[in-house]
Amino acid sequence: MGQIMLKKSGHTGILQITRPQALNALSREIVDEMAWILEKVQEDRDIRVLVIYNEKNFAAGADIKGMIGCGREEARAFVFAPVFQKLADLPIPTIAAIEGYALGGGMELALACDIRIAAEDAKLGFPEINLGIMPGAGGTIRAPRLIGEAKAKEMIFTGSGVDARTALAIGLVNRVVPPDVLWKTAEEMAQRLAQKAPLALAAAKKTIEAGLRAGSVEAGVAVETEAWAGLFETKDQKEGMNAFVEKRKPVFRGK
Ligand code: DAK
Repeated sequence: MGQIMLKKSGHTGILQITRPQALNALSREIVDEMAWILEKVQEDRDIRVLVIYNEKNFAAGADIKGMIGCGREEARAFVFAPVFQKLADLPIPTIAAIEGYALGGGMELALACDIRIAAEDAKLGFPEINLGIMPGAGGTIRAPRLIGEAKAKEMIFTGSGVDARTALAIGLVNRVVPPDVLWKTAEEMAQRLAQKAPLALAAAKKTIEAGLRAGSVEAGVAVETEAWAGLFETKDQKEGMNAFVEKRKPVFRGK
């Protein structure tokens, strides 16, 4: 039976890993299938937000048992990084709803999402150093961007995880909620985002990424100006502004 699945609820896609006996550790099969599912998500214009939610534990890392015997080339063949990049590049908002452990490759999976909501019992970290390796699926790049170089180095060098409150304080997660309302909080956020103009969301996401990579503020702002102006060619821009003038709620169609 598959250990990863995609469900749909309204305009929300829900990606779920179901390998509880291994704390949802990410096997090659799971990540290979994730690549395929992400392609489906990208093609499905009806999905406006993606939530990754794995019950009890987000993911306790890549599958250690499947990696032990790897040499350099076999390790490289664990195609985590391109799949997580595919997730990061989706033109829709993505939310990681984190319960329990989000470690190693699991932490990197959460980092490839746009928003992270953690349950109070979540434990997040990069224990790779304790296995004689280091993060290899975007962790050394995305963590410093998010929480700064010093905190990222501390987490990656020590391998010590942080609890949800600390994760919130250092900016690793957006919100912390009691475990029993984690799903509801993520679902509400997804529903809220699903009502926004999809093309404007996609443009904002792309522009933020471009800005983070731009060599200067000016270069980033130039990209922003183009993306911003381009939105005036969309029906949703007319709808949003007309709705404001007519004092009604806009209905965005992604056109
Ligand atoms: N892999 C495989 N199995 C795992 C696992 C993992 N990462 N984490 C847990 N499990 C399994 C355990 O082996 C155990 O299975 P059985 O022994 O019962 O068969 C079951 O899940 C329950 O775990 P525990 O008995 O250990 O549960 P505890 O509550 O006592 O401890 C724990 C929970 C999360 C503290 C502990 O399980 C733990 O330390 N797990 C390992 C965490 C870890 O080191 N994660 C990082 C893995 S390295 C790549 C890019 C990136 C990566 C790889 C490649 N390329 C681009 C090539 C990423 C690497 C990693 O993530």
